[in-house]
Amino acid sequence: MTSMRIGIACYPTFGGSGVMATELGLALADRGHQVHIFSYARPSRLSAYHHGVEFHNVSVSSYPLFQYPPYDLALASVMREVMADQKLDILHVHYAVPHALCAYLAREMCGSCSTRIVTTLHGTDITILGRDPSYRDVICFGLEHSEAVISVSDWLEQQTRDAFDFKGRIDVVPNFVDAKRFRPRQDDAVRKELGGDDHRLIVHTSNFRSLKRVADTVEVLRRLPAEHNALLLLVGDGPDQPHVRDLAVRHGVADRVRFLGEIENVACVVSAADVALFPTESESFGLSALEAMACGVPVVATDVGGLPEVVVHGETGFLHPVGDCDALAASVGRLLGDAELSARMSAAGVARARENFSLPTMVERHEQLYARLLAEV
Ligand code: GMT
Repeated sequence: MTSMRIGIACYPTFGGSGVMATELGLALADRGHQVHIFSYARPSRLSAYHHGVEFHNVSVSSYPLFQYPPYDLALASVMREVMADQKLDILHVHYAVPHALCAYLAREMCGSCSTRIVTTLHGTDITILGRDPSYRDVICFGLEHSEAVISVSDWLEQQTRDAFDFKGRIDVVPNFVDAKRFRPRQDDAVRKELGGDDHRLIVHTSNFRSLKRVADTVEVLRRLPAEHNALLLLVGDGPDQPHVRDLAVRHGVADRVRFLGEIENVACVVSAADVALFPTESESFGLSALEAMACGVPVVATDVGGLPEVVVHGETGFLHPVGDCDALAASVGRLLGDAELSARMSAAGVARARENFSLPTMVERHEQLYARLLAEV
């Protein structure tokens, strides 16, 4: 395929949209495209120099009149400059707010630029902000002025249609996982360091926002029979962390909960675990669940949003209603107590991750989508 000049805008934090955007950018560069990434800080997965990738930092200056410094305007300015100088073929924004609007504004300011805008919807940009009267119309405008709209699951596509009565084309391209990094590992030293020598390990990774219901992981832990001797590993950080820590103390299980914070080598920790637990209230896809499956770790999660498109109930894990900590605990206990079941689900999860959500396949799907847009010009 001919080399393309591709801009990518995303949030730089540990959230799934930033991870997907960066991994996509790196993979596109490896396939010979020129990639320009825009954000207000270096994305967590772009820690080092990568051939073919240029990072454009967007800095927002403050001014006494600004109660809210306008990041979107600063981003649009940087996008316009790179769009014009580098003659971007594609500007692919991840998370509609404010990125889709910034891309539109940048192209309008450029005048002569024929850059095609692609917007990937990741979740709360539709399910929360898309239903908020303050943002609804402006998000809808952004989608209507994108040449392509991508949703990460069938469920999110339907949410988008319902929220905006959106009749345009939506391509569903799911999240993906790099099977070279997210794979089963037998690393006894890591497992031992995490406490796995004398405990069974339950892992949860998230940004600790309230919709992740991290407190339910503690509720599940305290419901497990003592014979499992389970230790809960909490990876990530966010607003609910102090509350979860407090809950663990109040329930007398603090010595069986380890807060690992935000870490770069998530795959290493996840693959050391026996079960991955996601009691979330809403999830458009559930990248962390996919990463756990790819590592050969059976998933116990809630039956919400796009999660059933990722985790097959009874095959690669178990899904239960939101807040049903008894059922979640029963499934975690079943997996901890039944080595044969656990091994079967582990193998099924690895196979499903590789067959349905592989990085090369999804990168090719993006390339094909970009090529389609360029052919339409
Ligand atoms: O939408 C969000 O809450 C933020 C976003 C993020 O940056 O982590 O998460 C969403 O995008 C991920 C990547 O596509 C999905 O795997 C997550 O399921 C999704 N989160 C929600 O829908 C809550």
